[in-house]
Amino acid sequence: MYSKRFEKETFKAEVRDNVKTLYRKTIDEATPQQIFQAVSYAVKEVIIDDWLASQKAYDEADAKTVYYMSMEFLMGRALGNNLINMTAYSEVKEALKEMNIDLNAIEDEEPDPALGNGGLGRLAACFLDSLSTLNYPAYGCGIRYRYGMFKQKIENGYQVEVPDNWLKEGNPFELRREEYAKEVRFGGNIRFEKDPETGKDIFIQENYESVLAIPYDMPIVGYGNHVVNTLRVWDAKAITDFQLDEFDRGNYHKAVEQENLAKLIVDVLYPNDNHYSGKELRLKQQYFFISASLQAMIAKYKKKHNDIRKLHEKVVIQMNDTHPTVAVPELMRLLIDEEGLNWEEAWEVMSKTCAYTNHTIMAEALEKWPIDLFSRLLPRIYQIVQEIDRRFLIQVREKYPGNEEKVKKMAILMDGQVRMANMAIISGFSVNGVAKLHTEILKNQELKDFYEMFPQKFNNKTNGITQRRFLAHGNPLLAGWITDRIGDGWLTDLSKIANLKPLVNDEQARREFMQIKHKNKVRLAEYIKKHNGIELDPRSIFDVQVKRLHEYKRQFLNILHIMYLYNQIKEHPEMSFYPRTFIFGAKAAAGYQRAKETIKLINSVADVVNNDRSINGKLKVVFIEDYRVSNAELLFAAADVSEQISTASKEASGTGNMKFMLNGAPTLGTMDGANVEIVQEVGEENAFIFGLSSQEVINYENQGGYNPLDIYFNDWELKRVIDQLMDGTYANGDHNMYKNLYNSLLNTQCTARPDMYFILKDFRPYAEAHKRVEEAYRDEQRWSKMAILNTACSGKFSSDRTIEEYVTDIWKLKKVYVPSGQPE
Ligand code: CGF
Repeated sequence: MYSKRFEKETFKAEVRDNVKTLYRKTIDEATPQQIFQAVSYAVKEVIIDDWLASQKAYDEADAKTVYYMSMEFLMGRALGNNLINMTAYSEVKEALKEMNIDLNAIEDEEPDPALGNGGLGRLAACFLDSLSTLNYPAYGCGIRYRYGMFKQKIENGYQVEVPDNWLKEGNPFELRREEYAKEVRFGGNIRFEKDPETGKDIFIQENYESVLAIPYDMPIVGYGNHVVNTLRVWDAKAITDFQLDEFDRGNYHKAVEQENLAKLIVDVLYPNDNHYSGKELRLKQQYFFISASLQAMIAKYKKKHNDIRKLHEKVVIQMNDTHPTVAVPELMRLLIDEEGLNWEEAWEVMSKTCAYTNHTIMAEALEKWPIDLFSRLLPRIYQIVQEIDRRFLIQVREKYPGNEEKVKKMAILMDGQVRMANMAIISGFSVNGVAKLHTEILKNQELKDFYEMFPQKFNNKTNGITQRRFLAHGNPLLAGWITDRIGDGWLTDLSKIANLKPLVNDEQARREFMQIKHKNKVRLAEYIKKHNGIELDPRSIFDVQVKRLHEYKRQFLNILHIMYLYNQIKEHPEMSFYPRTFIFGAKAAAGYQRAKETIKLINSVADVVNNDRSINGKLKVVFIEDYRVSNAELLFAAADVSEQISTASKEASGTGNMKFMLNGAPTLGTMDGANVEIVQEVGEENAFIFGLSSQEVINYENQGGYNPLDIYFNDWELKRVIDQLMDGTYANGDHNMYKNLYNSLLNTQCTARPDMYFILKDFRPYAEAHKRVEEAYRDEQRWSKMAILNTACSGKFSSDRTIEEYVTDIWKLKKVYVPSGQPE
């Protein structure tokens, strides 16, 4: 037993007590939300003891700690996950059942903390889960956005964004820690002086605005090991209380400004994935949480150590994409201006502390800040960046004399911009990509010059996912079955899941596996009936594409193919066709027009197809509203086919692909990102691969693209589909509704390059791959073997494996074992 507190009677009493003290109610009077709060507080009680014990063990071990800096942590709901990791899920479920409370319903009361956009934020959450489970001391550092990722409503087929007020009812798992507040300063000017005593340069920031950063700590519970790490997210508060004497002194304006800044800075997550918005507020957010986190990190270090020159022996900072890379100059500032180191000493410490992960090659995602904005907002930081750049360019010119092209490409400050990726690569000790192919593209293409100069810094860390959330919690039927068959070792060592492999030849096992899949499809069908009012046949093939909406991910290709299938079925009603259900889930950034048009198109096609009785339900299309971590768990468990169809070379890794695989869904995809490694693990015969290779795409791009009209005029079935975008078939006769989408494919006038994402080029190979899916699915024996093999070969894709690689190659942490914090 994890803790005596989870013994049924003790736990029930605790929940009753909590309802009483929190709400002055009895259990029967309490609302489901109140019961959720009461249960969560009871669970938190146990967590707190282990949290204290973990901190004590870390202190005693004086262990090196990783600070994972990220603008996004897409945590998903905490209650169920905490119970899984405390190995108390079934005990608590039973205890609550005895009180006539359904744990699943209570879990549904928890808002999804959606402090992230997609893969990058979810990766950060999986990493925290693995760090705790593997006994490594870690902090996640981020922002406590008051509004997370918007909630998506679909109205008349269009996406409508609704603010996500996730803190409305309060978050039972967080702790506000006012005593660790830090001041963060913006703007003003820098005055330079010489210290009369030491002769050292001193830089004084004047006329600045500042805010107080207040940390909120959330527990990150390891699986079955009593380790609790901390996700520290920062809230902002005005420093000057809005007082009259400020007004009297003529500072009224400033007081209001500081008040506003504090309100604004943590107000909302920018809803862009793979695309940066060059907004001043975004840079403020970045500096805000980085400065606060680094100040806290140094203060903690100094409690036990007095030589700041050895900081890197006890901490390491991982910068999750370019968003937190202002950590480089901020750490330099703190070391020089606050701790009194000289430049060389500070550089030595900083460059041994900071490491950078690149998540994308999409040019529009690499952050560049206009110098005037950057220097105005962060004047001292800008001076430091100038100095880093100046010193670096001396090195470049030494290595490549007379080669000003190199200087232009590699400089941090160029063309009026601060290039954050360049700064991170130059300054840190490690640069990693997130899948083998991605890292190779970085080394040979995107970051070639840097790779030539610093080959030792580059390494690959293929992404991973936590099997605790995406199998143990999301798919309890399959999880239970796997444990019955091979024991529960897979929960903390996913390589053990390979022990399922022999079962592909066991007919009984295959039948059971497919029965579980069927039950999960029924569960999803119920969800869809409830939310979309659409009736699904769980015997049809559930073909699922869920991820952010982005052109390179090619949801457009998927829906065009559905339009094509629909034409086929209408034209050849006698044709043999295995019933298919196509399921989409995707949020589009609010200002991303083509992405929003694609959502509308999917919904319009769904409307037409689902309501056409003449096709006898052979084809169904569903758009899941508000795709998020909680409904994702249902979708992965129920999918037959995993659509991973990005234009090759564009998806750095993908992590949804791994979640589908883990749950037994073969990949229908391109050789992109981690798909390549998935295919390596499971074998090409157990996936459906199609389309241009990354090298072919890159070659086309280097020659300025290709001419899609050649395909359009030579493939009348495809032409008909594309023309249907303009003839009103899916737009109630409106000929303009999908004009942007149409133009993106064909019109040289309207787009930089027509069909930038090679949709026409890959269309036929995609349709062929779908044929192969259908054929394979008809053969039950073959399909069940493929499905089991996908699960059985997914061992590599645990975030536990990824974290061990980060630890060995980059972070160099040691495990710390934590005794139970529970009083006996
Ligand atoms: O990071 C992504 C995701 N969209 O958030 N990128 N960013 N930025 C990549 O596009 C994915 O391919 C990747 O899996 C993810 C996490 O590394």
